[in-house]
Amino acid sequence: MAQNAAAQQPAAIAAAATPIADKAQDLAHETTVDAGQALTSNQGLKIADNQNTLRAGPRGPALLEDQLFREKMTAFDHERIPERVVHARGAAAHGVFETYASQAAITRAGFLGAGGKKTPVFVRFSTVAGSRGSADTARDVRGFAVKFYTDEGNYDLVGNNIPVFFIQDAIKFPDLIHAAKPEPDREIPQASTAHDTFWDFISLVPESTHMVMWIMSDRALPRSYAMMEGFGVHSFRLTNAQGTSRLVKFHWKPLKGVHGLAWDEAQKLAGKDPDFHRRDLADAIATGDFPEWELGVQVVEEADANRFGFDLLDSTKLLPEEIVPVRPIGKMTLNRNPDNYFAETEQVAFHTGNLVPGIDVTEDPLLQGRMFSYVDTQLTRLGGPNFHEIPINRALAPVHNMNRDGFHRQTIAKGRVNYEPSSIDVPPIREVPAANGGFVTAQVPVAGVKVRHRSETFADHYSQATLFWQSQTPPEQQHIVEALQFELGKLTVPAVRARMLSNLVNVDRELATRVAAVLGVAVPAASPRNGNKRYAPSPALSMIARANPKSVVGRKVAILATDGVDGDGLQAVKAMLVRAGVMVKVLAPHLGSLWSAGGTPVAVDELIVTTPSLVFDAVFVAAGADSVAALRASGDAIDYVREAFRHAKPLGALADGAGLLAAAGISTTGAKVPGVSVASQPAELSQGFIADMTMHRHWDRAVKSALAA
Ligand code: HDE
Repeated sequence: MAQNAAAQQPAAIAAAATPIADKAQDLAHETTVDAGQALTSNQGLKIADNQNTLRAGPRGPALLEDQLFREKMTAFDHERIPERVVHARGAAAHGVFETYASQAAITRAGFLGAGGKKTPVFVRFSTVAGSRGSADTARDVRGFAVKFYTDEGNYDLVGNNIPVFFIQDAIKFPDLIHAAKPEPDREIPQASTAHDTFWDFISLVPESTHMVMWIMSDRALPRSYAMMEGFGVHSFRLTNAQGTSRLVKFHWKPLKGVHGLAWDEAQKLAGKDPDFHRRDLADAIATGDFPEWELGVQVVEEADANRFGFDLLDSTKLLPEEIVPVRPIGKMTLNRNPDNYFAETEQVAFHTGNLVPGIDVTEDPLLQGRMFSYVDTQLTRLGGPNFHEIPINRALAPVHNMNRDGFHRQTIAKGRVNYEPSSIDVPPIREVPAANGGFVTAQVPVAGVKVRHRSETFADHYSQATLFWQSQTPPEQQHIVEALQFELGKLTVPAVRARMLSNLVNVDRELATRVAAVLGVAVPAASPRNGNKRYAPSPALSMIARANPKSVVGRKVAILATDGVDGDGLQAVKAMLVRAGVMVKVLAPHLGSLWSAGGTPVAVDELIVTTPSLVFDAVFVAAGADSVAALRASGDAIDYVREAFRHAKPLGALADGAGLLAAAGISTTGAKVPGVSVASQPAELSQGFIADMTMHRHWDRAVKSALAA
């Protein structure tokens, strides 16, 4: 018998050693389609009555023996698992990563080893502070976690949409999160940093100042997940086949450019469409407008870790792209929506320790703490040590080891040998030397005395906050000022507000003065700065300076109209927009169809009152005397265009459609208002409305106009 088993082993190992290339194919084994099937119990028993519990007579009490009721109710009672302690609210998608050209010179990671090599990915975006049911558009950092199902095992790049972090040492993470989450006495406020405990902590932790500048900017209000950058934040290590290791910073650059919402808009969206970002992601993928990012690297020699005037192990610092350029090495495309939110998006488990040969961690004290926390929290959240077997977490590479048993074990490991070394199974399960693809830790020297002490190279807390502020365009600076006025204006403890101004004045006196202007607080003197490094402004840090004014593909436009519309004109406008890749909806005061001045009725997609301008990128008013007159008399229609104007969105009209804009107080004659255009014929749209849309938002428009919503 033993000999027989031994003879069969090599073939079995050979078969198992072939990785499955496709995660969709892997998951397909786990999916079930219930439609049209017989209703059964968990044991496969066909159920005759799913309407009535078993009871003693039609009006009698329920019977404990009703195993079908008990099974159903027990399953329901246990449907929820603990939400993530941070990053609880998220949305995810499947996709593929394609490497541009071999990166073998810098890393032996197989998935980066050849041009054209494709690797399946699963990506989860998230907010950090809010709970699972909170709104997508809260002012917050966004998580940007990518799981690469590589041939050499799963590699997780668990990043954020902001390249720096609040704290330098993981031991402060629980304090930071306690301070940011709702206050513990009344659990208020939900998904908001505008409260005393958050700013109390921040004001006492100056190393957080740089990150605070980012979360007060429009980076914290992305227009779409597809329009955010992503960052690995820490320095990681790449090691090539020769064993040479270098430091690397990872960047995701969205091909749709980087765009944000207006703060007023984000707050209103939280009520009108709290699912704004997850809907946008799912809709874009469903319609074939696939979100895409380039993965870029900044690679630095190990010896240069301190060459740039800050420490590359300090996650409150970034490496300006103007100093070390970001080199694109591949492209990620998200092309498939998950089939089941819970099974995939909720159960996915990322971990900074999911590494592949050629990619490794550094001594960054923030990253070191993360190496512990992820699996630790997942043990509770996913109910035991076997969550790597949950389909979404399962590697496509073969998995063979001596880990056994535990709650919810799925794999049935055959044989007597669950240890190593062993001589009973021939050939035995074996280690793999580095030369054959085994993982070895980067060989970097470390030495030191055990201390609880922060390196002096981490001491400069303000220079890069100043760099960020000085790299912003005037409208972006204005948004930061308004965000700080809003957040600090909400505080009830005056000392916290005053302490924050002491921090801000160390960043930039003009910033502090502008924030203080509405807070009724004197601007204090700056304190002596540690480090005092001066950077040249970095245009790469500005969303506007780096906007991508080329394409309008995937943008959403509302066309306002009602009965009496110029139907031919509207159809021509719609056709032009659709040709440009825009998603168009006709909105009217009633559903059904509109009678048209030209004869052909126009179908209505949505009601003006149910689908606010907030969910569109731009608004257009159709022509037609009766339609325009009715819209001019409608408060809903006037508010609609005013709100879009306030949020700096492009506004357009065909011919007499301009009358609605005028009724809303928006000038369409005389000097051109940025982003407002009237076409006398549909053909003029490409030079007017569509050209205005490439800018996405016209922040240079006076935001605080007489039209403030
Ligand atoms: Fe996380 N973080 N984190 N984090 N993090 C988690 O893991 C943690 C940090 C990030 O979509 C948790 O499974 C510590 C930085 C993302 O499932 C937890 C520290 C960055 C996600 C955890 C940090 C991140 C998490 C909660 C300080 C950007 C969501 C649930 C040392 C580079 C992943 C979970 C998803 C989630 C710990 C700081 C990114 C508790 C201790 C910096 C994108 O383990």
